[in-house]
Amino acid sequence: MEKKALIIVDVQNDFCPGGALAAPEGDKVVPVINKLVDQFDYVLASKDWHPADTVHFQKWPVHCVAGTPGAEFHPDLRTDKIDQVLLKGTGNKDDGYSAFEATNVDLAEWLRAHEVDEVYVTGLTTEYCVKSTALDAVKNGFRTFVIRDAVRPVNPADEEAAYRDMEAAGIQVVTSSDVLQPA
Ligand code: VGL
Ligand code: ZN
Repeated sequence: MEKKALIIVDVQNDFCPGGALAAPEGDKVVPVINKLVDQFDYVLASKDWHPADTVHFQKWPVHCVAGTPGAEFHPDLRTDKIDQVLLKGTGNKDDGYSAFEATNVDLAEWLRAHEVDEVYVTGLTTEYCVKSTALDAVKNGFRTFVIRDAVRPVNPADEEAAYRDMEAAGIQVVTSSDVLQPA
């Protein structure tokens, strides 16, 4: 049980500038994540993947409808190292903020089956899906890290509160330079 997994949360067109629910600078996470993918035993990537009629769209603008261009990964994201895609928010009553709520794979079981003990969370957005995923990783017993320069909030005013909640839960906030080994 000593493998490390990188989880790339929702680096999809709709969460990037020009998208339906854009995080300002959301696209800035892409080059950072592209450098990180080589440093992990496993790479997993979630997609927010909603039905058009979900109740989730009573709280949010329509975004990441399954199969639409807005739900695709950002075109510059390196996908060659992704071992498992996680589809979440797929029900019409389900927000699916956490990648641990993916409906195509049980993420906690997948990580245990692959002997992962450390989970590093990156992607979009800091205060919703990144935070929910990281909190669930802790609840499931994984040593959990959030890579600060590889995440962005949808609302920058809520960013610091999100970090406080994560640190209070025992999540370690690091930067990509802490994780990257010299080549
Ligand atoms: C997200 C709001 C709604 C996220 C998803 O990926 O953080 N935020 N759906
Ligand atoms: Zn959503």
